[in-house]
Amino acid sequence: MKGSLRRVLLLPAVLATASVVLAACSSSGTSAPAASSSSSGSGSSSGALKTGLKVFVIPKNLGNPYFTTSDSVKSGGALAALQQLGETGSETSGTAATPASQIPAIQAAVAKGANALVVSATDPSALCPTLNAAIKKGITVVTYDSDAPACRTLFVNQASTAQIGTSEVSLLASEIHDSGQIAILSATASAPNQNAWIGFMKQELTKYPKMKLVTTVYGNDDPTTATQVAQGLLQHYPNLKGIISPTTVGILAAAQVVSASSRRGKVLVTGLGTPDSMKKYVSDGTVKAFELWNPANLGYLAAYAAVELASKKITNATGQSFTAGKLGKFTVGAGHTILLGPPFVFSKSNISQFNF
Ligand code: RAM
Repeated sequence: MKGSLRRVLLLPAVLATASVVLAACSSSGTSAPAASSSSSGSGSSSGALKTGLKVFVIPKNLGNPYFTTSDSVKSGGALAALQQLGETGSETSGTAATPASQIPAIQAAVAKGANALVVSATDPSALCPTLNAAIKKGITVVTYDSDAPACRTLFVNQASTAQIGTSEVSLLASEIHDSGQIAILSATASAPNQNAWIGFMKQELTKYPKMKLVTTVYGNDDPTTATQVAQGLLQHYPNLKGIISPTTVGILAAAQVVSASSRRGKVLVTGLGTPDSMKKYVSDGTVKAFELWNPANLGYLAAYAAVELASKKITNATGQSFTAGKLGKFTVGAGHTILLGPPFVFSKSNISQFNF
């Protein structure tokens, strides 16, 4: 990646104005702030963070390349931050993006003496008995990517939920001239992030009376299922003009299916994808533009926030701030949330410059 672009990725707010088209070892046993912590907050972190904390990074599922990027040492994600801070970080989850698959991994992490959990929630409520029991034990629970607001200390949000939802619709609208049948190919039906974005998509669609959402289908963040439902969309909707897939697994499956069909260029695909997985489909005209944030930065920031909280350097109160290493300063906002930055928009003109 070019030096200037690297800087841009480290400073998402800069990119927003510049190029967004649309607008396991033992620890010393620490106790963390409870979810209800609300000390008034203009404090900021200073001094040393605790080291040797056991921090478990628990994505929705293992084997999803998006989470490999957000979490791994190699990409500079969550485990890289934990390594830099001298913590004991490990990634664990189930293989399916479901609560039934994820909950045992959370329980196992607690049983192993976790000081902090960094979780992308597969469901807004099903994880709560397990996560709230962890918080009661003094374990810091940070959600990232996908939130469970009733059972975490802090949520690290990748980008404004409203902005993601509305911009997905306006991107597709501009490509299909505000008119025609469209479908949404989501991840799982319980995924909090996908459902929140879809809510804003539906709201935004009211501004486009000639665009008709014909169905929402679920690929479960599983390549095989996502491919099958994408094929079903083409079969059942001969007049389909566009597919929005707010999941990296779904958009890839949709792009592959459309690209290999006679409908390439007639059904336009957009959504949230990784630049590397979309290059081929941008080049062949299946995808004109799509969005994402830097997943590695998201994981890095979430891990940093978890360590700040578990070290009691900050609380989750509005106004608390800390410096997340290479990413700079972040401040806790309303709803015990930290925002990484606006999403990037990728298209033919810039995609070759990104490698993730
Ligand atoms: C998938 C997951 C994840 C989402 C990304 C965009 O990999 O569903 O939660 O944020 O796509």
